[in-house]
Amino acid sequence: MTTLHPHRPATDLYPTRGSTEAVLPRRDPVVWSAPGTPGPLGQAGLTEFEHTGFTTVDALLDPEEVALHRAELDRLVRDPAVRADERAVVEPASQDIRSVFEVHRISEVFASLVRDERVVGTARQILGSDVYVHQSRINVKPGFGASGFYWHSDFETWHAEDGLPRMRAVSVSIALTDNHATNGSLMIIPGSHRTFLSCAGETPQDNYKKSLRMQVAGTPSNEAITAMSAPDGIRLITGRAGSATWFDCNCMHGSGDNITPYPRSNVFLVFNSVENTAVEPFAAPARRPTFVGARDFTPVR
Ligand code: 6CS
Ligand code: FE
Repeated sequence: MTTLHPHRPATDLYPTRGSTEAVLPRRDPVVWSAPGTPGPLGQAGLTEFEHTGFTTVDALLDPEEVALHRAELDRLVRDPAVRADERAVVEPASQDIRSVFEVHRISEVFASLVRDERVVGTARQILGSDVYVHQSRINVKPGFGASGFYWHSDFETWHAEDGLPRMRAVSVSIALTDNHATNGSLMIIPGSHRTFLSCAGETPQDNYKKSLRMQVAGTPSNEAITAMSAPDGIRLITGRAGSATWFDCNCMHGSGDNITPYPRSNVFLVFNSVENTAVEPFAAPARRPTFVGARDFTPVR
């Protein structure tokens, strides 16, 4: 008699972190709202998002708004209380701040960005429901050596370690500095969102303490990346400060190191549908802290 976990659905649609890697079908829509549902993204943007897994907006923020959010990022990064907080992740080599999590709760500037109709309206349009913030972070990625993020699907982590049952979450990366081809910009494999790569290898205890610096559990094999990128290659997402990239939670993505003098700073917001709230982790010994995987499901208003 198997005892079902009280807070976990009986079926795990996306089993992962077992003994072997496997390609599984996606069992969820990409765009959850009905065709033609109005919202900040035009039909072309929604179609591109559906097909490739991502779409970019050239100037989500105007130069004044970029300056405001960039100043707020600089203020947070300079604040010793933030550096001392568990929400701050530092670069292994330089001890510079790499990321600060839960910025939508510790900064009114980023809290109001979350509520901005251009942002939350797009999330609702894609997810077809009210939404809450599953995770937010600023990535500083300073120059001269900031390290990148190896290939991964965010959903694979959010399913395994945070207990998100279905692929009904969307991320937006808003550039606060120019994202060049040279300074460690986001790379996404077009179409990779349409299959789920079940990864091999169990989740270690307190994995987030390492994975937010260098992810190991939940990363794909070289063969899987080679196969996934064979049909349509790899897209490097560049854009001026103020541009934004909306990408499906299951896109295979990563970014390289930044050894240039130009920081690649962005704010990264993750919206999850209120119909897809986190349950218990599907493949981890314990929940992650709420600053990484939210447990407050209050819809963004
Ligand atoms: O573990 C996470 O939730 C974070 N890690 C990465 C590399 N991307 C998604 C997310 O911010
Ligand atoms: Fe990621």
